[in-house]
Amino acid sequence: MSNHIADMMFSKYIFIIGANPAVNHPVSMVHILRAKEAGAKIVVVDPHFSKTAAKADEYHRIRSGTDIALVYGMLHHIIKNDLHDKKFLQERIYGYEEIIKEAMKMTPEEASNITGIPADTIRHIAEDMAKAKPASLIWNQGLTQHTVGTSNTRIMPILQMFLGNMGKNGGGVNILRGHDNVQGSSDMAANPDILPGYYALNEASWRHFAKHWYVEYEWLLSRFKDKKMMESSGYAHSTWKFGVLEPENAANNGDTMLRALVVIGTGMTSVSLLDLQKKAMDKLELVVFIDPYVNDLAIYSDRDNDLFLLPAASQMESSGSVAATNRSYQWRSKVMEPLFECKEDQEILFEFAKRFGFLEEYQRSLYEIAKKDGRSEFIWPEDATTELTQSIRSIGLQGMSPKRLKAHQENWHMFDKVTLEGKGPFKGEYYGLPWPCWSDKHPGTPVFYNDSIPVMRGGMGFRVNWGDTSPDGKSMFSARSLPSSKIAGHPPVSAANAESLGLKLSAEEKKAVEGSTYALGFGNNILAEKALEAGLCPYGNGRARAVVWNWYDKIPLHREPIHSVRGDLVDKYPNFPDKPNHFRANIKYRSRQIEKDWVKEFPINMLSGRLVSHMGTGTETRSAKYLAEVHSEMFVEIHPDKAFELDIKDGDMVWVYGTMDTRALIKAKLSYRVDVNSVWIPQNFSGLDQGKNLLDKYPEGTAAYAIGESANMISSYGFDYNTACPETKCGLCRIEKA
Ligand SMILES: Nc1nc2c(c(=O)[nH]1)N[C@H]1C(S)=C(S)[C@@H](COP(=O)(O)OP(=O)(O)OC[C@H]3O[C@@H](n4cnc5c(=O)[nH]c(N)nc54)[C@H](O)[C@@H]3O)O[C@H]1N2
Ligand SMILES: Nc1nc2c(c(=O)[nH]1)N[C@H]1C(S)=C(S)[C@@H](COP(=O)(O)OP(=O)(O)OC[C@H]3O[C@@H](n4cnc5c(=O)[nH]c(N)nc54)[C@H](O)[C@@H]3O)O[C@H]1N2
Ligand SMILES: [Mo]
Repeated sequence: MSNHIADMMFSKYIFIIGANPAVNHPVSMVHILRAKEAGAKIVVVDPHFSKTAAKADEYHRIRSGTDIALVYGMLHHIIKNDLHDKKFLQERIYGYEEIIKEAMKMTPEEASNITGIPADTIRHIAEDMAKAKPASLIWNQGLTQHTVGTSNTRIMPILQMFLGNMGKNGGGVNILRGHDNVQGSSDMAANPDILPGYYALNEASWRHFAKHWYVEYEWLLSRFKDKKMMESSGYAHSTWKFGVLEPENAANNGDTMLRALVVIGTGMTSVSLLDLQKKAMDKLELVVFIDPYVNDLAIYSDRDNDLFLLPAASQMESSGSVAATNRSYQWRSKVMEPLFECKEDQEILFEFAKRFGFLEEYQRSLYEIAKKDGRSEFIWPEDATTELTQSIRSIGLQGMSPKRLKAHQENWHMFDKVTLEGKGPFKGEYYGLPWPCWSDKHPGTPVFYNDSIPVMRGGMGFRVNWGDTSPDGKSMFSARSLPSSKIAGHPPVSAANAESLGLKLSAEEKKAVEGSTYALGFGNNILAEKALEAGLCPYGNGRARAVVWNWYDKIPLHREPIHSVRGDLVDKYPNFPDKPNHFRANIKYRSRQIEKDWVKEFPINMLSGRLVSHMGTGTETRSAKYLAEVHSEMFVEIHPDKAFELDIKDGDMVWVYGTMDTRALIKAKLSYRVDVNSVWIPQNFSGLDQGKNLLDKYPEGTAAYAIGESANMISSYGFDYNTACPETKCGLCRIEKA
């Protein structure tokens, strides 16, 4: 999130595209409704008439997977009518001219043909949004779960930059995140292609963390097959199954197939192609689930050995820092000690490390931090938090000491609920110190990219992360200076450029920072502190990239979903070429798209989303008696006209056939919330395997109160071209009465 939830109070126009906060973020929805009461216009673009749409001033139905075409259609009208912020673009954006060229090709008429939204409506949304100053843009999974998901998440900030809405209160791109602390898990690198803090998987980063973990770089290297594997992305949540089932992928994985799977804190039935996951799980030598509940995938298994369920403590039984959707970190206190034989996650990981023979190295930094404080034992989770605040400098976690985080948590009442600003002793700080929080004196950054206030008050430019100049020789520095600094755009601060940037370092300080940069340093925070003193942003003051020169799609382009309901458009707007070694698996795109005329056999577009009473797979909530009762059955929403055509009545059981030779037995619910060519299913069920009830598979006393077919048994093949996120917001199916 570039801004924060309460900041929407300052918006005049809230554009919600691919998100349903009324169901999925009810607290954020309160803020959105308050902004509406204060005069903001709420506009929802969604293929499904959601509960959020029901509360909006305007609802526009879009065909799923076509948001890029919509935005180019809007930009076409904005540019033609001179409604874009040229100064902002010229001073702060690289490559916006390429976006203008693409937008000029996408007339509102063509955008209408692709999206299904009338051309006049596209003009009207564009004009209203451009004239509202400022406008906020909200998205979530409706945009990311597509082969073009990453392009979707690029085109939305580009739209906001064209409108000059970035870096302003009431503007920004506001991505309402998923799970409790999911922002924290990405900050901490629960991703296979980065190190904590989004550090690149390269030698410099490994050496940086080796220092902070007090281990030798060579020792870390010795844990991998070789240096190449140490610096390669791992399998993703969505691709590991191909590492078990498709021998060709061994070449991407150090010449070996995957042999064991350890699952900690994620549902697995939530990933597409569930049938293949089940097959892969049953082929492995060892499967371990670390979970407070019986992880739903375990129930699908046919194996009778080497599958272990290790009971983990829940979040009520653990404590530590957790990150909110707006990058604020909050301290969480333990409510109770773990019940029965449950153990907190870190205790289970320590036990693993002991048996693998590296517990001493694993915990060494915690002991070193304790030693500096005169203790012989470490304190969990405080010392672990200190470790991460000392090491993660890329995004500026240095200022988030456990002490500061606890003080904020214990004094909620001393922070303004709309601006997050502290009062009394907290004056000048923002609640939860939203990152970047560059030093123990820095207040946190409530609104990203606001270059109209000094860095020491939460201001910043765009990050300079791709070199000082673009391949075509343009400067990647902003043309504007930050207040309280005389230098215009500038590179990331390092020991090498400190003097030329006017940082004042003593001889002793110079020695202490030798060879380091704002992100790579150890034992002191001198470079960041001196940058703040000089009014500079440690990670530079740059231009945002509208053109990403090293990606396949240098600018976002509309591409038809692999399994498109508009088969007539797949040649004009083809999907990506196939991608080898994508998170260690060879993944199909265009070859799958043209394998057959999919829509002929599977004529219905399949949408999926969520229910308010259930969370994720529903593992936890379907095990809660009263929540299970609110939504006790899986269902599929079908348009009454389509149901009439298929001779299906409300409440009939139907077979939904997916494109991967799988099917699901689901109850029909007739509804005008979908259009006649689409159906909608919730993602929150599992426990029924293509008609077969799996209740007897649960260990005694652990069965969920409500079970149902999993949406992902029938989801289509397809993965984001950059992140490998499954394409679960598009896909085709066929429906027959059971
Ligand atoms: N009650 C409850 N709350 C939750 C969760 C839960 O399971 N239950 N899950 C949490 C998690 S992990 C997450 S990530 C968030 C997800 O939060 P949301 O993203 O809001 O959740 P969804 O309902 O999956 O999808 C949002 C909307 O996107 C629309 N959509 C689908 N395809 C497209 C498209 O191509 N374009 C556009 N414009 N819209 C599209 C869907 O119809 C849907 O209304 O919710 C979190 N909150
Ligand atoms: N078709 C379709 N599929 C989707 C989506 C969709 O919209 N449509 N949305 C996708 C999205 S955005 C998401 S995030 C996923 C859902 O995300 P998942 O992570 O798959 O869903 P959850 O059910 O929340 O799974 C969390 C698991 O962690 C366990 N758990 C809870 N607390 C702890 C803890 O403290 N420690 C440990 N070790 N375990 C714990 C829970 O019991 C549960 O088994 O679904 C994805 N799949
Ligand atoms: Mo999510």
